[in-house]
Amino acid sequence: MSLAIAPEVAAALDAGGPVVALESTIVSHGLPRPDNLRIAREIEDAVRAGGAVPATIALVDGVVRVGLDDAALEAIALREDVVKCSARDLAVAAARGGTGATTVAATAHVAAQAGIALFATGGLGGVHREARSTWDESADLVALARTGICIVCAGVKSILDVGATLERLETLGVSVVGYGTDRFPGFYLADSGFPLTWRVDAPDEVAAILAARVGLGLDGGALVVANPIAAGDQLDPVLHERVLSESLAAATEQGVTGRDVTPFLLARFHAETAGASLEANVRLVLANAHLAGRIAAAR
Ligand code: PSU
Ligand code: MN
Repeated sequence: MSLAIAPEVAAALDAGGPVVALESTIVSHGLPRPDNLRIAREIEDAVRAGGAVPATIALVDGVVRVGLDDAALEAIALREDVVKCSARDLAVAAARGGTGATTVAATAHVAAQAGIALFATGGLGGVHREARSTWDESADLVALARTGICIVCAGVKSILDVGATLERLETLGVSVVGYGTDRFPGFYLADSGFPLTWRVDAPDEVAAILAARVGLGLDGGALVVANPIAAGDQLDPVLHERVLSESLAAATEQGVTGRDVTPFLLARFHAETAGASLEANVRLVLANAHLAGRIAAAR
């Protein structure tokens, strides 16, 4: 089965031009309908404003598509039968002609297959707070260990155990640099409370790291560019802490497990903060898409 690469994306890749991959799970499972469709288009526009061609990735009626036209984007945003696909789900869903939204793990894999070097998302998956008993660790982490791509994100989702996730990224050999910060960002919050070893302050610094990785044969895994949400856009930390503990308790009480955990917690956050977390989520994704576009253009 081959990838269906949209004409504009194929032309840019053939010319060695800047392209940024975008995931689709954030559209189908991370943001509420019907606003998600408009926001998906705004994310693509942010990549363009940064100077690159957006390539949103998804499985549509059995075809893995790299770059979605209006009808495909609408299908992913609005259809009821869209399955959340991590890397392990993709071939199964594709073989049976299904429609699925790709997570960070699945999107990174497909993007690398297509020859795309940059990828923007909101927050990575990681180690969940109850992982000691549930073993819930996102497949995003091992996917980043084996996929050569540069991913711009606002850290990992703050619903996670951030310290444990950083330890796993270290073990897995995933490079992490802060963009304009020495602190690991906290998704809805600018600072997760954890320090970073490396900092960059401009797109061409990231481009230089990407070139050095190739020369050293260290381009088989991911480079994470951790871009904090703007201070003025972040969620009130007190509200964040309260909603988080309530939501984690609700997930346990309602027996939410597996791939449903992250969408459940994000949806609860959006409801319990009266849209404030949604606003923050959208702003940080737009900022990441824009920065990824700039980095792609600087390569
Ligand atoms: N970032 C967001 N919203 C999201 C996600 C990331 O701002 O909905 C999605 C990504 O697709 C990520 C997934 O890969 O959540 C992680 O899910 P899990 O914890 O089940 O691996
Ligand atoms: Mn999980």
